[in-house]
Amino acid sequence: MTLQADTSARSAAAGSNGVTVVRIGGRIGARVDGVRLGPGLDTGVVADIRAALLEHKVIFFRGQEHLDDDGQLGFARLLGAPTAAHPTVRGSSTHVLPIDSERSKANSWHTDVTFVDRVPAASILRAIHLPPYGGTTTWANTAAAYQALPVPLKNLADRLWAVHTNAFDYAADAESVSDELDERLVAYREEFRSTVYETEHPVVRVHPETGERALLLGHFVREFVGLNGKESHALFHLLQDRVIRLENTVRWSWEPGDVAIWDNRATQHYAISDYDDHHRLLHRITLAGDVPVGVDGARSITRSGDAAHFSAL
Ligand SMILES: O=C(O)CCC(=O)C(=O)O
Ligand SMILES: [Fe+2]
Repeated sequence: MTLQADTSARSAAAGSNGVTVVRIGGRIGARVDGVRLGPGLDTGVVADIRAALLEHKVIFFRGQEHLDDDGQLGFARLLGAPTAAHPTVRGSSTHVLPIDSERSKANSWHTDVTFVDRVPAASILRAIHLPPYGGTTTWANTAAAYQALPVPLKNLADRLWAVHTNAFDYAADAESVSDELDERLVAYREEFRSTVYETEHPVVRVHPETGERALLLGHFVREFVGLNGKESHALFHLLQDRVIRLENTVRWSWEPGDVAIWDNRATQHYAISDYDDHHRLLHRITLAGDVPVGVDGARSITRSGDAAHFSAL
């Protein structure tokens, strides 16, 4: 037996812009090589990055140590309109949201900011300070999850709507009760829900750029419209389990200088909290998105909270 990698599947030719897209998972994820991210990228490279993002849902760049917040923001503006840092959480500047293990850990499956009507289109996350071990992040492809559903479940999901809120129950997902006792985490959680948002979204949204159908779920879901708590719980896990099947995911091991960009309209993610009390810090810039549209053309409905200050429509 010869141990030989199938190099044809692993390598990808550099395009005319010098950009190489290397697929790293069967259903989601690619590494993009040959790019120095920044505000001055030429339009052909930006188009390649945009295409890779739409196809692979999450893309990774190594070796971007030269970037600072301004460079990250300048690059972000090439891809879209940066939102405010967050609807409720203050940022380190207007557009930069520190993802700081001393304030919170996103070790629960979610799509970002789904409690507002204008769900962000994408996020750009840059490693600043990494723990000596652990601290990987995993993304799941919500379009592939929909595509893989058997027809009866597709039919059910197509007509289903869910209520998303930021006043969700952290404790329900905590590994231990002591998670609840850390003062900084408690303060962050209070800030996070200082204004309560509630939005009804279709469980299946049609991607505004690719036309793909994708499941819109994650930990901000409180219930399904018209179902009781018990039914909502059972149905949520039935569908959510499809999203987070390991075959449907890609896991990234961060190195200094790494940047990840994900299509927030077609993914969920989970930051793995396996680095004890070590410090972990990344900076996120979020790109504005539009109001989700269901398969019948109906748009998401705000029940509570005005997100106009977060991003324009
Ligand atoms: O810490 C991470 O890797 C991701 C955190 C997160 O959920 C986010 O940046 O939206
Ligand atoms: Fe997130």
